[in-house]
Amino acid sequence: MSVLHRVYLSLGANLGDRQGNILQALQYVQARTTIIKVSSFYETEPVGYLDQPRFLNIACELETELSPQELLHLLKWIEKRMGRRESFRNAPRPIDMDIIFYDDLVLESPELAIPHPRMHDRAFVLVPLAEIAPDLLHPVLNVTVAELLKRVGREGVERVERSLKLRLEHDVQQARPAVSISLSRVGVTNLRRIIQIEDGARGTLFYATLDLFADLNPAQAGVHMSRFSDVLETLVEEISLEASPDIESLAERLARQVARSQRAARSEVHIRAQYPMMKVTPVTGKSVEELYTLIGIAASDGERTRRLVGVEVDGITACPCAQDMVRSYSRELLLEEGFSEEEAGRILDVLPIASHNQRGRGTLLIGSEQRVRAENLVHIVEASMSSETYELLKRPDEFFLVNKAHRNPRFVEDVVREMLRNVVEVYPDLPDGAFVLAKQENLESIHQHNAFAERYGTLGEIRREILGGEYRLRHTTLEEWLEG
Ligand code: PH2
Ligand code: MG
Ligand code: MG
Repeated sequence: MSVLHRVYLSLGANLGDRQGNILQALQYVQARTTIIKVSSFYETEPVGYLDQPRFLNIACELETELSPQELLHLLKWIEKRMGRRESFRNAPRPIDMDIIFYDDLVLESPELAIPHPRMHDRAFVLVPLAEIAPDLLHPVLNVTVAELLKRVGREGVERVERSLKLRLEHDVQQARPAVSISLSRVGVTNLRRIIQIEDGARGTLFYATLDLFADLNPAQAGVHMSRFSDVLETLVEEISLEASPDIESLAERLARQVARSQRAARSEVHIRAQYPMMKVTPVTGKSVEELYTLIGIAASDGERTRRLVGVEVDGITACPCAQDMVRSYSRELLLEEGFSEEEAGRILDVLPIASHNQRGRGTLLIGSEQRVRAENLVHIVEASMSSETYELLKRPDEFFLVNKAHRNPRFVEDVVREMLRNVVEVYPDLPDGAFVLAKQENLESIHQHNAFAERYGTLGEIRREILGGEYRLRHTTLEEWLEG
């Protein structure tokens, strides 16, 4: 491990695109150092040789493994790379980069002096430096940067906003669109971020993708796209201090802020995160980590919000139809072998019967004010397929899984119905107004296409069918439920 040195630089430019040059120099300097802090930009009166354009000056703090000589060579290389020519002392230049402090080092050599020998009487160095490191001690003069600045004063140094010569004349987003019609959802999709969610007592980081939407009124040309990422950035900062209790609360906070920042009548946020859970293999009892997809969805009208939690889980399904054909065929073979009808029936009841099977993907979403834990939903989905899967299977585990799957042959329709029944029976305490969506997609092993089934609706609608034997044609959709 090499030692990291803390260095303060002063940068100045008074030729060409001064702001662009300073930013370019900072980009180059990061090829070998880590920038910790950068001051504001200051416009300054030329000092020394006065008949030249005003300067733009900044200070920055960085960490580097480079020695003072190596750093000096890097800075000289950058100055040259950016078009600086050898000239007289204090001549105008596209960029000048000086080492002010290097740790507590005091050095005087023909090519380099540290601390910079004129820094203590230059306001254009001290003002930016005092902004980022007021309490830093000058190792020779033994006073702070703030104190040095007080002695010198701020004259000739004026803080300026970073900007391009660009006047924002009109707000294109606020203009009227050519076609006057409102839009249901406008926003950004597939935004990728690391989010933090409480996992037991601690916060865990998850890789997540997010979709953020707002509705748009007919009189406004566009949403403010950058505000979506802005909202997320602000929240991600908050989240890094304090984890969200669950993915749906995070979606809810985001939905609220999107509605507010876009002044939208309605906002919607979808989050998908990769969620690891420990499982134990069925026979050999080994611990394995499985990855599930955690889903959080929320909508907000600025006041009221609605939120859902869900999971997407892979498992396997054995085909009941193929199994039935294998059973009939086996019965024929047994009868041909001279077994009686009764004997053939008994044999077929005891022996496992072949079928084709495939990987299936189940999705279960529940929307409710009451807390539903995503971890629990994972088990409901797994229990609804022919068998769950494991990342690690010793041979006895593999046999368990194959056997279990063939004892529970299921179509996509069966899986969805099992999920719904499980939800109804496991959550008698959820209100009728809660929302449920169950979906299964099988990656068929005997086709190139997938098989699909889905049911959604309020828990009340679903209960009335499963428990009350009603048949309801109208199913409340996710969109309708989110509208409230
Ligand atoms: N640099 C100099 C000489 N004079 N004056 C201002 N305002 N800013 C500078 O960066 C500067 C200067 C020599 O490097
Ligand atoms: Mg200089
Ligand atoms: Mg210099």
